[in-house]
Amino acid sequence: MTNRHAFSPQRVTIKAGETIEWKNTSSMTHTVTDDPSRARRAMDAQRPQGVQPFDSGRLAPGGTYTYTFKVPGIYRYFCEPHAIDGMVGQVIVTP
Ligand SMILES: [Cu+2]
Repeated sequence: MTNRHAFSPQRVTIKAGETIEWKNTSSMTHTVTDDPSRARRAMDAQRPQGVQPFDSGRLAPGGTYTYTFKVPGIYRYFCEPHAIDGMVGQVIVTP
């Protein structure tokens, strides 16, 4: 999470069971979520069927959030306040 309202890298491929840690290296608050109820654009939130959405809540500068991707598939996530500025990301989870 950067001051340019972006996730870096924007797209990663991992194996099922691996954990990703996001770190807020910016000077502002961000979130990491794929919860469709928080998305202004439906296309920003995606996860395999049956998987519960994740949501970091507000991450202050320096804050971290970890999530373990157990189910293979395509995940699209976003920062709730900045998705509209293009702060979106994608995780591809292979079996
Ligand atoms: Cu943000």
